[in-house]
Amino acid sequence: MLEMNHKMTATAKRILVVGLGKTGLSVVRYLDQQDVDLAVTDTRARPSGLPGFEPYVSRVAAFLNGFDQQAFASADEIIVSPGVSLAEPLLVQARQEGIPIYGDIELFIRNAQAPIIAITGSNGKSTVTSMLAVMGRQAGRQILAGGNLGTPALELLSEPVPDFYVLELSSFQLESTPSLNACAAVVLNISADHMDRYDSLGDYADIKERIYQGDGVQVINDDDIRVVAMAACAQPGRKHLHFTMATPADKNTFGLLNAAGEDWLAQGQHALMPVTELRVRGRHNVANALAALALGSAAGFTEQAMLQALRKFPGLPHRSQYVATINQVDWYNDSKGTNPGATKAAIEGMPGSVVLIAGGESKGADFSSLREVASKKLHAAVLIGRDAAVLADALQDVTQVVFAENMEQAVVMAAELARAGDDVLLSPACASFDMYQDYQQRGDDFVECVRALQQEFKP
Ligand code: UMA
Ligand code: ADP
Repeated sequence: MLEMNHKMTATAKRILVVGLGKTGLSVVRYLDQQDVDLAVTDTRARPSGLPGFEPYVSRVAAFLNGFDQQAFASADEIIVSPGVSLAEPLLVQARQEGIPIYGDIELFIRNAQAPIIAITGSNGKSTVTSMLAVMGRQAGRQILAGGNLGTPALELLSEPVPDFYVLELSSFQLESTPSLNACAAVVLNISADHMDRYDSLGDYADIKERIYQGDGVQVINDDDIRVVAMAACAQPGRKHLHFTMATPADKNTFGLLNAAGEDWLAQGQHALMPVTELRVRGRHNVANALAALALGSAAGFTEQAMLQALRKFPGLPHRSQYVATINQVDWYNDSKGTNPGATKAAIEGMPGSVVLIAGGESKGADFSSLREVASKKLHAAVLIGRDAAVLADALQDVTQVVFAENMEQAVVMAAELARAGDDVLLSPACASFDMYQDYQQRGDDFVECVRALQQEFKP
């Protein structure tokens, strides 16, 4: 254990921050000015928050390169980062001893002065969070968005109080947020993810359901049986709004209407705009737009502003993002496709037949759900990363499978396999941590390799 510094006074409340990534650093920054004795611990020798921790070194004890047992034993409260499992033995012991354990989102909620709109789900969280933020701003409201999206929630408290906070919340964050009472909340969908942290899909869904705590508007995906079941458990009188890719039953439901052979986004029988006017592509993004409309309507944003926002929202980087066309083959970066459900949606959203680049850290995923879409749409799969063989087991009898050592090789192999009119899609269905710092770095590497290939083919 490396103790960088240790200064604790006898009287102040002793708070131990577990994890010194983005979250841990945001907690340290937030609590530094308050009358508490702070310490931080991380299993990593050089956690990602370490460079930003520099200004606090003289005031906050830091135990790195392993959790410090003594720091846990002497804490009055523990604030845990989402990347650390609550099943960590020192946390289990602390809980048994009655020490309160909670996360950064709980601390945020206790101090936030504006209503919170909360978004979770296995896939589409960041897209819906960002769409909704654009809608709210278009409607003239002050919006601050963050959470799992990337900006830790506590950092939003250093900005002037907005009209709404829009928070993307992961299952990890929901595990440690007992007081959430969002004015509107959604579970976008449930498909398997993080199966290395949960015993079953049911346990994972139970954690996601916590986003509906309290008495705010529940936004329900009528096409997802697990989400529908969550609504059935709500107290009588709770306000619901719904979204579906089918025809909406009534004005509390956002869905699709067919008019003159064209699909329109609709609220009940009221047609809103043709789906083709959305800038984002793929059916999953239509569902995301409908979810954002339902949330925005719960928040009172005007219809006109929301539709204007949808017409201009370009999508986020690393989500089915067009990169280049080389020799009549379109290349797309979906590095944020980090589980089988996301990759399935990304493949379905591609216009042409697909050469897929996938693989990485599987997080215990079962890839059999990719077989059907692979047999219909994949021309070949180029597999990379630690769990490439696990993916190959699921795919090799439905499509051609080859292995690559790294991204550069994968891009060259995909270019060789692709025929004119095909799309090459990086959508790994896996986390990136075996090869990269995060999904952004993986996507950036892919884009760089594609650009290099493009240079080779320049006339
Ligand atoms: N870790 C250790 N030892 C520790 C603490 C962490 O090895 O003592 C590891 C974790 O297992 C994890 C990594 O370090 O692999 C980062 O964990 P962290 O808790 O320090 O993460 P932060 O840097 O604080 O980032 C977190 C979210 N990351 C996770 O939940 C893993 C970020 O979401 C989020 O943007 C950020 O807080 C701000 O809220 C990223 C993510 O991958 C995008 N989220 C998962 C997902 O979307 O699937 C849940
Ligand atoms: P999250 O924040 O939940 O990871 P994102 O909006 O960042 O979701 O999208 C990540 C990936 O998930 C996308 O690149 C796409 O492959 C897939 N995806 C996005 N929205 C959906 C959806 N509604 N249903 C299924 N897959 C989706």
